Amino acid sequence: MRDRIILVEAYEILDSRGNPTLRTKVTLENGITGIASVPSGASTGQNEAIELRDGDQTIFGGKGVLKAVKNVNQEIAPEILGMTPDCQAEIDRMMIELDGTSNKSNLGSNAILGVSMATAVTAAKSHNLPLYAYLGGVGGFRLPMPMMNIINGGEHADNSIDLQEFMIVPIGATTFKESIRFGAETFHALKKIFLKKGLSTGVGDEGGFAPNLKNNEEACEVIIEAIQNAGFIPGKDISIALDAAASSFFNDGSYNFLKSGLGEKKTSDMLEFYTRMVKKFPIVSIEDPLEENDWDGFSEITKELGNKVQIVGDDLFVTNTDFVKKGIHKKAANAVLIKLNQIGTVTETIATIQLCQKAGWNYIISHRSGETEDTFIADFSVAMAGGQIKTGSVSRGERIAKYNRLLEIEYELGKSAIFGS
Ligand code: 2PG
Ligand code: MG
Repeated sequence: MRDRIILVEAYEILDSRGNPTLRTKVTLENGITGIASVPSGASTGQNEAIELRDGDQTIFGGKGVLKAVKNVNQEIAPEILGMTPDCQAEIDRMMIELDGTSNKSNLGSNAILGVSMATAVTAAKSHNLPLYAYLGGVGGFRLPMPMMNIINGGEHADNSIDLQEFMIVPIGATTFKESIRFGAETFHALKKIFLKKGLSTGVGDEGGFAPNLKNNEEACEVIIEAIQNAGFIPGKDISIALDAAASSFFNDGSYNFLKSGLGEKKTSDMLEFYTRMVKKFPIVSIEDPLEENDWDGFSEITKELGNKVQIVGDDLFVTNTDFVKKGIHKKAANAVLIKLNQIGTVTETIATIQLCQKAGWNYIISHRSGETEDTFIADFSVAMAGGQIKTGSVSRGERIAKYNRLLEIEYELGKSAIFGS
């Protein structure tokens, strides 16, 4: 049996914010290798699996990941050697048991996820299949509708915008390739508007512009102008999606629009704010509109707006089946943001997606604000066939890497490719 794992190793690399993260490599006896790099969030949910950081302030400001690297090399590797990479569920379960905690705080979700992803990549290669085909089987041919984050605010940019992400969704595009063109043309039209207004055209963590606009509404207004200037019809060709990441501006029982200076708001003010935004702009999706513990507020907003708009739980669900089950029971949303590193293994992530499928909920495969050039999520989005991906703006290499991989997959699939949800 030449497809046995003979080596599992990790080392420290940098993510797109210049912080350390892990790159993990799995090697088989026949020489085949699979590599994966782990992403990292900024606006993280309280209940996410724990990313292990060294905490030594003299090295990388405490953000080193050498303990996690050591956990891969010395704790996890010996347990996996001799197994075949096809045993994804078994390898993932073994790592969960070895860690022994409910949030992976012992070995670190970054250590575990690196091995989990690299195992899948290696298995695909050993079967001589692209990753999307290995993970998706005969069902892996749906290219996702991209949600492109063209204005960054919140914790992802040093500007005056409270909401974290203003995304465009090219709903009128008929292929993935066309959706990328719609997005890129709008992005360039937006840049021209900012140049004309004398505003900054520097980009934030996810490649979107990060100018000092007056407030959240102005961000939507300029996006509409950019869509039109690029020759598209707002709401028909291109719509808007928001990620408020509301936990990041929730303090002492109220939402504080501190960055724009618009002051404190209660849940009812927030509901009124979103209702107004949805009336005024062609918004199709709102992620984390409220803070992650406000389950009743989420149920209320889903009841009010959920028939017209996708209400997405990110920090609320942290890709964890326990929280998604609670959300389904409470009708707290109608979609889940899927981030592999929130839960920490490929197998658990797929379980969360299967739960969404069973409930008839949408799911969106997502990057993190700290990314690498790794393209795992591009293949994963096709394999999981949910028809939606969120992976940043059409700028910055670590975001473009995912879009380019999806363009490659669409090209490779040819006539069998289908697009969107
Ligand atoms: C989010 C993500 C990705 P972060 O909130 O959805 O856009 O941000 O990785 O910082 O949590
Ligand atoms: Mg989010």
